[in-house]
Amino acid sequence: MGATETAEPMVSVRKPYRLVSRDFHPENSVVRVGNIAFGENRVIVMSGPCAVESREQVMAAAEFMHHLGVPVLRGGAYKPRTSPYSFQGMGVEGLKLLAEARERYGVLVVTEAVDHESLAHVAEWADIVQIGARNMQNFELLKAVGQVGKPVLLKRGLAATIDEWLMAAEYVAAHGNPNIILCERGIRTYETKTRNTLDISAIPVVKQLSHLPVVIDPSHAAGQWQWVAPLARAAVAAGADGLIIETHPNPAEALSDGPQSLNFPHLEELMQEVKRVARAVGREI
Ligand SMILES: [Mn+2]
Repeated sequence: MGATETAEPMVSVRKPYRLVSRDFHPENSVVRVGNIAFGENRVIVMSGPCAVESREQVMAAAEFMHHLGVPVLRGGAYKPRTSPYSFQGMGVEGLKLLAEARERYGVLVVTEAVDHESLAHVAEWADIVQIGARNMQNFELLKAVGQVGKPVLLKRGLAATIDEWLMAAEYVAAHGNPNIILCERGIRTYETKTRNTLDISAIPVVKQLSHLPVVIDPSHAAGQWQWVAPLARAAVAAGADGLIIETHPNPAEALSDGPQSLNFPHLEELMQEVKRVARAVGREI
């Protein structure tokens, strides 16, 4: 037992990951994308629809994000849906709409890749490549993500332990991509009222174990739009480096995740609330 291990019992357990461990990189990592940075004082908000559905929908969302000062637009062009009969996404056409929105409104774009083929397209058109909860342990995909020159938003699997999540990040780092943003999006527990259970404790735990920035997705955790703002406030209070929130111009008509999507006035309200919380904990949004 070294002196450090005695002083910090939580990190005394031998960890299977190295590159993403704070033991080997004591300072916080900062992941830079365009003119923003994850892991500095500013809490980065990403918002937009679950799925890209049409030009009108994407442009309306992008215009509103620009108006609110939300720097990153989200929107899925490839949708890993629980049912094979649900809307599967617009594919490359959706990516082109996101890129068009970026040009028009100056927002950065985060969107999900679901396999090797979509990864090549997403890496070409988006600013941040998202790996979704269902692909967190798709190790071949993680290796490929290690070789793309774009930052990755790595969601926690819905039944993954923190160590398994950090091992997934280690795959990406070990294959050459150190620009990893971790995203807690709720885990499956016995509770059924919420879609998942948001693991707020993941924020301080991961920040102790790893130097990587951590963002919170309260939308997929809650499953209901009314619970998104309180969870977002809690996340900022607990030290999250960012939020990713589903917002739709008309949630009632959303092709995916409408019940958990905020409308524009609700997002505006949430932004005011989280700004107050950020100030209270010495951060900005
Ligand atoms: Mn969604």
